[in-house]
Parts: sequence; structure tokens; C-alpha cells
Amino acid sequence: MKYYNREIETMSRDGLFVLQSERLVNAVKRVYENVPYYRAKMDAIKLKPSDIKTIADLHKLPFTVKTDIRANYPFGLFGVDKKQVVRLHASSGTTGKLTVTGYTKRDLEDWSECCARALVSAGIDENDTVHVAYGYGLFTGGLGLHYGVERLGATAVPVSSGNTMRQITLLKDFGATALACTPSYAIYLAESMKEAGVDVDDLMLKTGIFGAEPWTEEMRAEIEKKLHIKAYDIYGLSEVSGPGVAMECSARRGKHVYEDLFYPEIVNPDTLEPLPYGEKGELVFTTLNKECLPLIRYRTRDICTLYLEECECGRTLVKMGRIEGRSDDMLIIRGVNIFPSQIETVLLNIGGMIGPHYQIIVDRQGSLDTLEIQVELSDYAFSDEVREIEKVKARVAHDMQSMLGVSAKITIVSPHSLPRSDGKAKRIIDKRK
Ligand code: DLL
Repeated sequence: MKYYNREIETMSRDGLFVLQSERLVNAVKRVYENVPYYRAKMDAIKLKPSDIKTIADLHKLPFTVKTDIRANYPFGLFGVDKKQVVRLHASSGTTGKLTVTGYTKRDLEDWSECCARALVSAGIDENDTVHVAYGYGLFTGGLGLHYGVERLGATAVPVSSGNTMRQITLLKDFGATALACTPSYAIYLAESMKEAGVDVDDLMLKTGIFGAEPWTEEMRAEIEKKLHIKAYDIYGLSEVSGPGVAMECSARRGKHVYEDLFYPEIVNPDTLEPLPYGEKGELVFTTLNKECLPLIRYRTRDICTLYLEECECGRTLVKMGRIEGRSDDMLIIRGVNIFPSQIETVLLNIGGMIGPHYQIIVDRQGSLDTLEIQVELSDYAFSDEVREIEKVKARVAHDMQSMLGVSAKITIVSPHSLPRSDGKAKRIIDKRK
């Protein structure tokens, strides 16, 4: 199977424009009629639903941000009656209330289809067994992928997160061919297997469906080396639905956005001006078919680039590049903008004696920001020789300075001493806040 939904995934750009336009017109009408928040925002700028005729009119509509969802906690932005809501999820942010998202039956069908499309895009079919180690619960990762696996007709193993030794046993005993979890947990699983004396070649694993946190090409290479699989990048966010908003294909150069359902824009995060394809900025989504939590021009805070180019896989859908950071967790150190992904790239490029686990600690001494990067010695580093460790430290410090443009204190810590997570890794500790 090459596509889950050939008609949509290979639709002509003209056909897509018509479909998106029809859906946008309906979506705007619906939110104006059913969600007082949107009606008030449109009335304030004297915009009527009839002013939106095609997708090209999208820029006339106001933006929505996470605090709008929180301010209307829990159900204030829902576009349907409570009796039509069949599922709730929620994500915790760094501060304040949960961000709640709801689904009607049709929303769940669309979402399951997106996850099925994503799995097929990574070469998975009915014969596969998918070990779903994303958390099940309010987090969208577990249940989202789970429904996609079932929709496709493959076998789902709903193991959820945690209990790593049991995960390893089940991976082996149930013969999973695909693993779905965060990239940081994939590395942890691989290391735990090694410690437990399990040979990865005794497993049937061939594919990884990794996302929910930023990761780099270097991290992909590391996971593939450790687990002997092909790793694919899946993107999504709970506000918009969950995993399966965009997914890599066999080309593994960018994730195709399911833009029949989620219309993507890139805007300048400071001026909010829309930017053309090929330019980097903040990713914004308008949901085109969602009933329960319709979102108009929702600012994700994720920084990336959209590319419209022919793809060897035959999909015509626009692609998004790697998430290079978030406009709100971008670190500003002594005035310099720094993304954690830059730090990861430097560390993994050095490799060898230092492992893939690290933590970034930002603090302030007087009026000066300080940046400390703690990185673990890898298991392969048997050398206790202080001179060797000092040499690696100097190299990390040097490469970090040239990549970031600011100096960082490098601390090399012993293997397995940094905290592990079975979900999203917590890499940044910002003590300035
Ligand atoms: O993380 C949904 C998800 C589950 C995606 C499983 C993929 C796999 P939230 O908890 O709402 O939803 O977090 C969404 O996570 O805005 C990004 O900042 C980040 N993120 C998600 N996927 C990727 C990815 C889920 N592939 C937030 N690369 C998003 C980088 C990602 N960042």
C-alpha cells in the first residue's frame, strides 16, 4: 500500500485549492454562528463570514493563541453541543491551566484517518504490529496513534509509556515491527536493551514513528544505529488534533501536511506577516473540518519552513521541515537567540565519548546570563583518564562557541546520571524565570 487516501494525498494543487476554499467558507460560518469568541473577534474588525470566499482570504481573519483556549477553559471555544462531544484530551503547558481539546465522532474519524495515512507514509501496512509507547490518557500520542493503527488494520500494542523492562519483553514476545514513541525514549529503550543483554537483532523492529518533541538529523542517525530501524518524523499538536498533522514519507525530507484538514501558514512571529513558502517563521494552522474545537489561524509557536516541491513519493501535499524550536522556548542568552536543537547537533556530531543525553541549564549571575550544558559520558567511554575527558570538554566548548556565538560552561557527567523520561525529554532548566 502506497497511500492510505490516494485521492487526497495526490490531489492536484488546483483541486486542493477548491476543497480547502469550500471547507474554509463553511468553517468560518460555523465558528461565527456557534462560538461567541470568534464572533466577537470578527465583529471587532467588521469582518463578516461572507467576506471569506476562498482560502486566499484567510489572511483577513484574526489569529488565535493558546491563551485564548486557556481563557475559555474548559469548553468555551467548542463549536458543538456537549452531547456531540465524544472525547476530551488535554495538554499541560509550562504554566497555568490545561489546554483542553474535544472531538466529535467525525473529528475522531478524521484524526484516525490522518494517523493511518501517517503510518502508511512510513511504509506500514496491515501485516505490521505497532508497539505504541506514547502515553495513553489525556496526552494525544497514545490513543491518536492507536486508532490510526486499528483504522489501517495493523495490530496495535497499547503498551503506553513507562516500565521499560516490560516494554522490552513485549517488543520481543509480540514481534512488533514498528515502534511509536518520543525519540528520546527510543534512545533510552535501546540503551536499556543493551544493558539487559537483549540483542536488537533478535527483535522484528524495522520502523520508528517518532515525534512529540524536537529532534535532529543527528538524533535520527543515532537511533537508527542503535535500534537498526528506519526512523520517521511525525508531527502534531493536541490543540489541532494530536499526532498525524504532518508526516514524513519514503523521501524523509520534510513532513507532508494533511492540508485538506489543517491549512498551514508561516508568519513572521514579530510582525505576523504571512511569509512565502521557503521562508522560516512561525507555523500557523486553520482547521478546515473540525467540529468540536475549530481553530482559526492558530499560532503554534513552532518555528519551521514550508516547502512546496515535487516529492518522489507522489504526494502533492506541502511539506514542513524540522521544527527548529519554538518561538517561546527559544533561549535568549546574552542577547543571542539559541535553539536547543543547535546544541544537540553539536553534541551528537562529536559523539564518541559523549552520549546523546544532555541538559541545558540557564541562569543569571548579576546581570549576565550563564549557559551550562551537561552532557553524559557514553557507555563506550571507558577512559577514566582526566586528560581525555578534558580534551573532549574543550572540543565541545569550542564547537558550541562557533555554533551558538556565545560561550557555554560544559560539564561532563557520568553515564546514566541525567534524568530520563518516558515521554517528552525535559532538556532545559531556566533558572532565570
Ligand atoms: O505532542 C502530539 C504528538 C504525539 C505528536 C505523538 C507526535 C507524536 P502536544 O503535547 O500538544 O501534542 O505538543 C505539541 O510538540 O507544538 C511541537 O512543539 C512539539 N512537537 C510535536 N511533534 C513534533 C516533531 C503532541 N515531530 C508540540 N518535531 C508541538 C518537533 C514536535 N516538535
